[in-house]
Amino acid sequence: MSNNYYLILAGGVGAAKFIEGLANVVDPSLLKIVINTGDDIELYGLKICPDIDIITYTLANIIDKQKGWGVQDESFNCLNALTKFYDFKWFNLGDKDLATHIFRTDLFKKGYNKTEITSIICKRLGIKSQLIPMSNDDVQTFIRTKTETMHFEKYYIKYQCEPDVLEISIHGIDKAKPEKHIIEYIKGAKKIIICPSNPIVSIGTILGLYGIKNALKKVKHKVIGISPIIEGATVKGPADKLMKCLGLEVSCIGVANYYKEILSHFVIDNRDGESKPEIEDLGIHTYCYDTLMDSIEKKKALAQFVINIEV
Ligand code: FO1
Repeated sequence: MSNNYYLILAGGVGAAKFIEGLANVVDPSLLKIVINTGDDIELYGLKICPDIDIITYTLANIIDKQKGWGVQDESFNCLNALTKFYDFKWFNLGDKDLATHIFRTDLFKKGYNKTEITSIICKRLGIKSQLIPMSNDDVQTFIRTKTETMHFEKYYIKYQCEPDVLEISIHGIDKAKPEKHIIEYIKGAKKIIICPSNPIVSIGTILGLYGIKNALKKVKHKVIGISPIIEGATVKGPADKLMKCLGLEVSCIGVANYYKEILSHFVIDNRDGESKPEIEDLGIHTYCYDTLMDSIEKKKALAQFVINIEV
């Protein structure tokens, strides 16, 4: 295997925006994308992999760009019909999106694993990059708030990440093995890029798999991270609440501290420029750039900036 590929560690919406830029500035077939599966959930008897789906739909160019998840031009007829049989409806599964989950669940029943299923779906949708679920074992993130312990998706969607988080538990992480190629891909990659994803429940979950952190430590000279925190706040999602729960400073400095053992290059937003010296004191080369990816031009510009960093 040639080693001119980029290995990307990714979560959902933030990662997808960056990857959309990346796929426009490098050959998409050079991207190997390891995706968090801690958000995976079974609902209505269907296997749903939200982060894999977001990246898949983005690279297939069928994502609903407004929402950042789901398929564009969706209808919700099936979900509405399901309310006759189920008493919950907080997970908005569109009719086209449901086709993916039906196909995935069917393949699971036929004995395929998540890696194989993801690859089949990507081929059918014409995706050239390699999407790699972080593990083929079951891992699920749970959130404890004052009133309830619940699946991360319920916290994220039904409760809109509003309640304070008292505890995060990643069920199954101790027994789960990383997908069998990941360690080899870490060694061989030209560069490894940590997307501006939730450091705790997206990237942190991948890092929690046995062997991943150690493998990254050995090649930290070629690992580049991008801060998902701008001016002390997340662009989307509960990263700030989760970092607070773990006693981390909610800032790009907090993220750098969290990643300091595994990377040596870090991109922070221009607006956080005053934090650069403190992050460099951690031994991390720090770069300031516009990291708010609110247009395709800005996604491409950030991706090109990261690709140009010499490791
Ligand atoms: N995100 C939402 O904010 N609301 C939804 O109703 C929702 C439905 C949904 C359905 C399928 C899917 O693959 C993703 C979906 N997402 C939804 C996005 C997703 O749950 C989150 O963005 C991630 O889990 C966070 O990384």
